[in-house]
Amino acid sequence: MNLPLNIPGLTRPAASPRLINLYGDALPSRQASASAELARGLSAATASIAPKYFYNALGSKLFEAITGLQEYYPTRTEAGIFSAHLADMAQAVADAGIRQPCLIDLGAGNCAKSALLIPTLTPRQYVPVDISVEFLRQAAEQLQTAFPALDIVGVGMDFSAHLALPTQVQADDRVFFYPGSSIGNFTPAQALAFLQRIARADQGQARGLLLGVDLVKDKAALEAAYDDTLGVTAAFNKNLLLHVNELLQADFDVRQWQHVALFDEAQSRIEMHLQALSEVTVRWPGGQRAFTRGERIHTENSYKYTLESMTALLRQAGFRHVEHWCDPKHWFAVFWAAI
Ligand code: AVI
Repeated sequence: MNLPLNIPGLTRPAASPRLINLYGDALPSRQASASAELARGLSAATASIAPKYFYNALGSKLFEAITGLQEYYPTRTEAGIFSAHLADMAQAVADAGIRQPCLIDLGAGNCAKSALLIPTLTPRQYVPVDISVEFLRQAAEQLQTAFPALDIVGVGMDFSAHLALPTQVQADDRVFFYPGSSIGNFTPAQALAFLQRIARADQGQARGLLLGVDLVKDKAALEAAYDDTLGVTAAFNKNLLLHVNELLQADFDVRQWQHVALFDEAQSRIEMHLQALSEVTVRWPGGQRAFTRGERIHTENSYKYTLESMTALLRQAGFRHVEHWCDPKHWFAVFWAAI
């Protein structure tokens, strides 16, 4: 069948999807700073490895497997909230005076979560942002096939450090989308600074934000979500050592390390660690670290909020209108915050 080329909704905007890579340059200096950061973390009194190093090719696959685990409730609970309340969310966006938003998807990955929102939110422009522009390229092409009339501008950048978007991104009616409770992997101080950057007129220029937040709950349910019976989260945690071996040319032997996940109620956070099963010395060019039996490397925090604590944080960041939707058990919340 031949389709006329100008059917509204079927015409692809000129040169869409566009892809802008703000992260691809300066690879050698990034590698050098990664090595320096890893060596510093491993040499500190309490050793640590930053959680961003979880996500090499295998780590990303293991994380995807985690999201399908029975114990890991956040992904499916958040999806349930979106499907139950999508129309209310669209109404909240409209009530803020935003008609056809520019939807900016932070950490978009395969764009699957946004694909569910787009038919209801009807954005004028969709901006998936991720550290890997190569990954975005394929996802943006697929999304363009599903939504031919949508203007798509993919941006490769490290949005945790700065949020000034390129000029190709529409400046008005920006709605940021940050699902999955990734906000929990920042400390509360970092989370506040990040939310402020989204709101600032010289950075994100947001009119609003849709934010997925994992809530405080029973300790056993939390710890099971981060220490599943199949051992997928343990593999995700230990894979970090393989990635460090690659980046730092270190000689970690994963068999000497055990996965530990504990909920610290005072700090309202799940902590993940790797614990030495025996005395072990790890070496890398220019350095080494001796670990005693039972000594730990801190690998991740995942902060859990209450409805009140996240509302207060969003207000402190400059959002004046804050509302939320929850699942029936109040395990997870999606917040709408408007400037
Ligand atoms: C990506 N982030 C929101 C996950 C979390 O729940 O904090 C990472 C994760 N770590 C272990 N399991 C999942």
